[in-house]
Amino acid sequence: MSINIILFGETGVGKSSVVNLIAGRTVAEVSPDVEGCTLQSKEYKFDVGSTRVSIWDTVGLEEPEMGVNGYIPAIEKAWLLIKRLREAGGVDLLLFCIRGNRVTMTTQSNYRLFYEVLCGQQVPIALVITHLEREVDMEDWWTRNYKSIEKYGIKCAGHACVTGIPDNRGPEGKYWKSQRAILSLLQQHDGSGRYTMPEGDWLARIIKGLKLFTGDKVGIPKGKNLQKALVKRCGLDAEAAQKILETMTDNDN
Ligand SMILES: Nc1nc2c(ncn2[C@@H]2O[C@H](COP(=O)(O)OP(=O)(O)OP(=O)(O)O)[C@@H](O)[C@H]2O)c(=O)[nH]1
Ligand SMILES: [Mg+2]
Repeated sequence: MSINIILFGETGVGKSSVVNLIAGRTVAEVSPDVEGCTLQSKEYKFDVGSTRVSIWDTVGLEEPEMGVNGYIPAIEKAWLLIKRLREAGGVDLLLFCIRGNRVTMTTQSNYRLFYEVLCGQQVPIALVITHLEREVDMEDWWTRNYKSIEKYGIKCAGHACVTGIPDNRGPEGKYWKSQRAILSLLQQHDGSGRYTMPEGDWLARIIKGLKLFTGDKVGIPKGKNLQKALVKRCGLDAEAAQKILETMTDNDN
């Protein structure tokens, strides 16, 4: 069996620590401060029991809106990600990593970017809430906060309340409980509904969808300029780039 996961969230929320929780050992480097660009991803592959796990650890939006300068780099990163996802056969599960403080507009934007734009609402999404080692019972966070999550229109198929900080307390400790909580999310998915689509169509949808976060600002490349950027930055040939633009316009009708 195998499971393909996109793990996403803002920089520093604890994504790498969550990868290590799932793996049960250090496979991802935990970083105090690394700059990331929206949709930049790093792939991890390892086995958990008899399941082959592939995780794309992916940077989300840092703010509810995206600046003009972030638009083309995000398209470039999206292109790399979807090519890899297609090689792997598609996506089974989205894991949305947030820090256990307030749910914000950025949380909502990231939900929309990954659940709606990247995966067309076709992939189940589960929330992983980190930084909960101070809770007496980590699940209490959920009881207190699930209403504000619903208020932002975030629907999820499951959740895990965790800490990414090892405590060496074995099964009694919160780290072990965190591990169990996440692995049980993974076990609910059997790899039968893997989501994928032709890469050109997929990219076209993402390019359009990213506009939700830039608004119609001056400076967002369109038409010929966008085509040029796709050739230069994503390495597409001119025809493929043109086709993507056409797909985007077709969908407008
Ligand atoms: N207190 C606490 N610290 C955590 C937790 N998870 C991660 N950290 C710390 O937060 C920092 C960032 O953790 P990472 O796992 O590297 O976060 P990330 O989302 O992968 O960060 P980037 O890769 O930079 O986007 C590190 O110093 C971690 O040790 C947690 O649950 N509780
Ligand atoms: Mg990381």
